[in-house]
Order: sequence, then structure tokens, then C-alpha cells
Amino acid sequence: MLSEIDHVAIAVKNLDAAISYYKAAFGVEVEHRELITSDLVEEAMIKVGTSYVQLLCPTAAESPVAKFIEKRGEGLHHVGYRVTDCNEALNRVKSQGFDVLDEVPRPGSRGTTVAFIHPKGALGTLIELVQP
Ligand code: CMX
Ligand code: CO
Repeated sequence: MLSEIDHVAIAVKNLDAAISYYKAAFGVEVEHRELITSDLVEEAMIKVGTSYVQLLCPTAAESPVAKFIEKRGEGLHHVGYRVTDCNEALNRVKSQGFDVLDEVPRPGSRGTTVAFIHPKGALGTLIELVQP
């Protein structure tokens, strides 16, 4: 059901500073940058093999990522697993009785379809199901 790691998301306070770090330390470039207005974040995607590092910066104080940084500081925020059918994967999680944050799949960045699973029922890890 989980075909690949789509991305590993890192919450950052300053997107340009985070991109500069990745450029300086690893010589890598941003492949895609997008404002995700529905989630009040801006992302910068850096390709690693067939997966990405998603640098994630809040665009408003009420962004879930702003709240996360305030509580825990910068760092790993969630893991995105690539799935072929987000609806099917989400329904499986729900049918097993686990808490989800999205009752139905919704549009994500890059034209993807996504659904989030609550970290509380998922070993303390926020999980995003990503259908390309
Ligand atoms: N990973 C693990 N645990 C997390 C977490 C995270 N990213 N964010 C919050 N938690 C934990 C908190 O530590 C807290 O635990 P305790 O109760 O033990 O203190 C609990 O979850 C509740 O946290 P909270 O600070 O009260 O935050 P909220 O419940 O308001 O929000 C969450 C948390 C996961 C429901 C919210 O961040 C959310 O809906 N996320 C999904 C959407 C999202 O993250 N969008 C941005 C990314 C977009 C993209 O990748 O495309
Ligand atoms: Co993500």
C-alpha cells in the first residue's frame, strides 16, 4: 500500500535560510516552491532520489506549523508516504479504528491528493498519505 517515501517534512522558521543551509551543506537546489494556502504554509521541495525533503514554513500565526515550532522548535514535522489510491489507503486506516485528520482526501501541493493521519494514534508521527 505504501509504495515509496514521498517526502520528509521539516518545520522551519525561515524558508530562505533553510534553503541556504541545504545549498551550502549539500549543494542541492530547490526543485519546487509553492504556497499551500489551505494549510497556511510555504514549501520548498528538494529532490532526494525519487523522494523529497519538504522544507515547511508557516505563513500565519494560526498555521499548524507555527504552533508546532512554538511548542517544539524547528525539526521533523511529518512523513509523507506515497500511495496509489489515497481514498483506499485512508479508508483502510479508518476501518482499523485509527484517528485521521482528513475524513476524505483533499488537494495537496504539486497537484497531489493527500490525507493526514493523527500523530496520537500513529506512534507519535504525523503521517500524510500522498497520491501523486
Ligand atoms: N508530529 C507529532 N506530534 C504532533 C505534531 C507533529 N507534527 N503536531 C502536534 N503533535 C502533538 C502535540 O505534541 C500534542 O501532543 P500532546 O497532547 O502530548 O502535547 C498533540 O499532537 C496536539 O498538538 P497541538 O499542539 O495541540 O496541535 P493541534 O492538535 O492543534 O494540531 C495536528 C496538531 C497534527 C492536528 C495539526 O498540526 C494538523 O492538523 N496537521 C495536519 C495539517 C498540516 O500539518 N499541514 C501542514 C503541512 C502541509 C503539507 O505537508 O502539504
Ligand atoms: Co507534507
